[in-house]
Parts: sequence; structure tokens; C-alpha cells
Amino acid sequence: MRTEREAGGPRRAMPKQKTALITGITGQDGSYLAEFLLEQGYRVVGMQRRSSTETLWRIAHLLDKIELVQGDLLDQLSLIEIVQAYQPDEIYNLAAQSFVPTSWQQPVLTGEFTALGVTRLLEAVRLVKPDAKFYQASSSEMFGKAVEVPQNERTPFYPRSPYGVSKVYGHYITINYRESYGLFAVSGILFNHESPRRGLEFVTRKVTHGVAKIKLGLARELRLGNLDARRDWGYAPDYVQAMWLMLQQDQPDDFVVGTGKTHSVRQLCEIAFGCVGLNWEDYVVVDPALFRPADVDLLVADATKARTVLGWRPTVSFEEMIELMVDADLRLLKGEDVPPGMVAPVLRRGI
Ligand code: NAP
Ligand code: G4F
Repeated sequence: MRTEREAGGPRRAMPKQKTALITGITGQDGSYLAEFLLEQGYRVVGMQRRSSTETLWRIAHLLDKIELVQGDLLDQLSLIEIVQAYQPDEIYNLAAQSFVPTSWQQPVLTGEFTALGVTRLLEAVRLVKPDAKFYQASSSEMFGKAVEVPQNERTPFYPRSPYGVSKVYGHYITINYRESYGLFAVSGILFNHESPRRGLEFVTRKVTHGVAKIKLGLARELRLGNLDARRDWGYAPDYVQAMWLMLQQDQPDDFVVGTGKTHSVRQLCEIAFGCVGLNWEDYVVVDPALFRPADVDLLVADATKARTVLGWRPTVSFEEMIELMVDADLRLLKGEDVPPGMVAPVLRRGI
């Protein structure tokens, strides 16, 4: 009989491939998170809601590497069936109605997606796969009219929009399921994060795309709202790594994620127009119609806990990010090669 050593030593079991379910995979963060998890060796399943028009452009380059399944945060049964079918080890709930102004036009629908949708998904986890790790995409919008500067995990919430209110609900229901049922459920309180894949209605991308159009002679002005609003803007690919790190901890906990630096919309304009040698004041028109019924004036993160516990740090500065976004938009409009996950967008009216 051969000994274990002669036979080549004890056989080591291959580590089981983990399965991650991402809701909101067609969005900015979903696309970067899918890329990151694939690099880590995950089987990636993306939940996509049915649409009569194309929504896959951000993940077109990943379609042969991921699995897509139809489901909707409005539909409890679809969520239960997806969790049952794929038995995910990790679930990232990124799906939401995420544009703040729309939340005043559609407050009830925003609450259905962004607030109650979280409970529906948590119910599916509780009933079908209670050992799955669950990530909820909470937001710095929950700090709203911030009662302290900078904001950390202990800063009280003061949401200023139906979106912010819905996110506060999603945040607390996640904590409640952790405390009530012992789920490994965490919230990442992420400050604004941007990229060339950002929707055109959000202010960074609206500005970088507008700058590129003006530079190429395709537009003469850029209409904006509140130039004094200040945000802590980081680079989206950095932020999806923080989401993953939160689910790799021994204990579930909530984390603030941001750069700790804040800029105004005015400074954003100055930097973005400066990238192409133009003076922003010659092109930006302040349009009162773009002011919000109640705005968030100043957000800036104190991400000490993420830094010390997760070892997370941003790698791209605000100036570098705006430059790479302007560059990507110029290439897009000139019909040149663009970064993966970016396609020719159509600017919707009224934004
Ligand atoms: P995004 O680009 O707007 O993507 C939102 C995603 O949610 C899309 O894939 C969208 O699908 C999906 N979705 C919307 N309603 C749905 C429903 N009823 N059922 C299933 N899917 C639905 O947002 P993002 O910037 O990637 O942000 C990801 C998450 O982080 C969101 O929850 C957002 O609120 C939150 N967050 C974002 C930031 C930020 O600065 N980006 C900061 C803090 C928190 P369609 O393609 O079909 O529309
Ligand atoms: O780019 P925004 O639309 O982002 P906002 O409202 O901060 O929300 C984003 O970040 C949140 C995290 O804090 C996410 F939870 C949320 O899902 C979303 O991703 O607006 C930023 C600021 C606002 O104060 C707005 O009043 O820019 C100001 N702004 C000025 N002119 C404008 C414009 N915003 C937009 N969208 N368009 C303008 O023309």
C-alpha cells in the first residue's frame, strides 16, 4: 500500500468558488463591482429588471463572464426565486432609484424601490439563505442638512429629499435584520463617487460631458443649478472595493466611505473647463429651474473607521478623476476608442 507521501501528499480540497448576486448590475457601481468580483474569482450573477430598451451598455464587455437573471425589487417572489436558484454567498443590493431630483417627482415609487425594496430582498435572504452576507448601498444623502462636519458613522441623519428619506429606511431595516435575525447585513454609507460610466444627469458627468461638447463646438453653454453645493467626490472603482471589504470582515458593521475632501460645483466647473483650456465663467449659465426644493449644502466624510478597520483608501484624486472623465467624454464625442463600459449617450431633456 502506498503512503500518503508517496501518492503525492494529502489532497487539498479546492476552495469553493463563491457566488455573488448583484442587484443594480446595469448601473455605474454594479458594473465596476462585477468587474472587481470577477477578478477575485467569483461567480457573478446580476439581477436585471425587464426593459423594452437596452440597459446593458455598462456591462456589455462582461456579458460572456457573468450570468444575468430577471428580477425586480418591486416583486417579492422574483427575489425569493433568485436567491433560491443561485444560493449566493454574498448579496450586494445596489439597485435603487438613485437620482435625487426624480425622488420629488416620484416620491412613492422612489420609496417602493429604494426603501421597501431593501426589505423585500432582506426577506428573501432571511427565508431562503440566512447565512448569505448582505451589503446595502446606503448614502451620504442620509446626512442631508448635516448636523456636523465631517460626517462619520455616529453623525445623526437629517435627509433632505424623498431619496434621502428612503435610504434612511433602507439603512435602518438592514441594521434591524442584523439585530433581529442575526443576518450578516451591513450598510456602506458611501459619499458621492463618479466615473466615465456615471449617468449624464449627475452633476460631475453633466459638467465633463458639457465641457467636451463645448470644446468640440457641439454646444455653446452649460446650464446648471446650485453652484455653491459642496460634495465629497471620489472615484467609483475605489468604492466598490470598500463594499467587498465590508463583507470580508468577521463581524457585520457599517462604514462611512469617502475621501475627506470637499469641492463645490463651482470648483468642479473651474477644474473641468480648465482641462481643455477654457474659462468656465464664459459658458456656465445658472438656471433657477435646476435648483432643488431642498438641497444638501455640504458633505465631507470622516472615513477613519474604513481606513483603520478595512484598510481602505481612495487612490484617485478629484482633479485626476475629472481630467479622466473629460478625456473620456472628448473621446466618446469624437467617436474614438473609449474606456470599457461607456457608450454614446443621449442627453435626456430637462436635466
Ligand atoms: P445607478 O447608476 O443609478 O444604478 C441603479 C441601478 O438600479 C440600475 O442598475 C437600475 O437598473 C437598478 N434599478 C432601479 N430600480 C430597480 C428595480 N425596481 N429593480 C431592480 N433594479 C432596479 O446608481 P449607482 O450610482 O450605480 O449607485 C448604486 C447604488 O448606490 C444605488 O443604490 C445608489 O442609490 C447608491 N449610492 C450611490 C452613490 C453614488 O455616488 N453613485 C453614493 C451613495 C449611494 P436600470 O438599468 O434598469 O435602470
Ligand atoms: O450629482 P448630483 O445629482 O448628486 P447628489 O444629489 O449628491 O446624489 C448623488 O450622490 C448621493 C451620495 O451623496 C447618492 F446617494 C445619489 O444616489 C447620487 O448618486 O448633485 C450634486 C450637487 C447637488 O447639490 C445639486 O444641487 O450638485 C448640484 N447641482 C448643481 N447643478 C446639480 C446641478 N446637480 C445636477 N444633477 N444637475 C445640475 O445641473
